[in-house]
Amino acid sequence: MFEDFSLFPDAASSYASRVDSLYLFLCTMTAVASFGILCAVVFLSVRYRRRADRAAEQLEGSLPLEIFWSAIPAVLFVGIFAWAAKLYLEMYREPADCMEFYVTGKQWMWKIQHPTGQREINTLHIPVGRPVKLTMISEDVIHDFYVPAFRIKRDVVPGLYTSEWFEATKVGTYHLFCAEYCGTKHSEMIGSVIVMEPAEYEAWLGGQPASQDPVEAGRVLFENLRCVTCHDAGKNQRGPDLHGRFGETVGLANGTTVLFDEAYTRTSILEPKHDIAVGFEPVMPTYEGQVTETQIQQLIAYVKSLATDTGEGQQK
Ligand code: HEC
Ligand SMILES: [Cu+2]
Repeated sequence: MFEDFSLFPDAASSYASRVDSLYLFLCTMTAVASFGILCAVVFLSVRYRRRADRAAEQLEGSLPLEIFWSAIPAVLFVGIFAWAAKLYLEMYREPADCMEFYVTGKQWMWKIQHPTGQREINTLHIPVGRPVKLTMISEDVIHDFYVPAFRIKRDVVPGLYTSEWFEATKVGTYHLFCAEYCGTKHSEMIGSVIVMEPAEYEAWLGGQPASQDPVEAGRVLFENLRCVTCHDAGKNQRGPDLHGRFGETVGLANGTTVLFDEAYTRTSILEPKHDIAVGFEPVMPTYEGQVTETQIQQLIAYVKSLATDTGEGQQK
């Protein structure tokens, strides 16, 4: 819509043009209303300027007029709310078939891991026309992952996973910014998102140094950190079986329930005493300070992979 108009960045994601329409509507409405008020000010101040032969006359109000100027703004504002809420929900609910990338913000760089394990720093290569979900966390202070061309911008917070999704619609290279002041080199915390044809993306992935896929890395950690000694899915284990669990609801000892998701897994690893699974003793040690954010992501990827794995015949 605005390709040749440099005030706007490229519109390169599936909802970019709808964000722009909403923005444009708001701007137009504001401009029209302001212009109307300006005209009224000029007209009324000329027409009713002070004159010797005319005194001010008090008006007692008019019901039709009151209804008119209450109803029109009400309809407009509720309409804008509904429009924006619909778009907002769409931007917050990722489709089920997203490719999942992990993003770690750190003073002052973006560390990115592909679903297949490849890693990159300050660049993100993605295929065009595929929904992409970024699961993000910070190693230090608050950052913010901002790609204007996709109209996405979300805080990246220490100790908390946030996510955003988008579907790139145009091949090209787009700016990536950190949009939360995060220290001296905040302005250098920039990068690019490179959108490629799916075949090119596959070729690019193939050309990257073979890195461990996150599930495999997580499995190795699961053994090295001795998680396996308690979570081995065998009989008489001190910890719960983690197979087929991710995405399910967990009953807690305090009578509440919680969704077994990324955040729950992370809390279980760092603050095991926080949420005790019902029927188990709080014997799990904390791994706070022993694992990096990347390693936690790998452990999560592994625990997640167990969701579709019944554990039959799995003896390590
Ligand atoms: C000493 C035994 C022990 C070790 C070692 C251990 N855990 Fe646990 N884990 C437990 C117990 C017991 C629970 C259930 C009580 C609780 O929620 O704290 C648990 C709970 C969990 C949960 C929540 C599961 C649920 O059903 O709610 C996850 C996820 C988890 N552990 C992952 C890990 C990972 C990853 C490691 C290694 C980094 C690990 N555990 C190491 C004993 C252990
Ligand atoms: Cu930053």
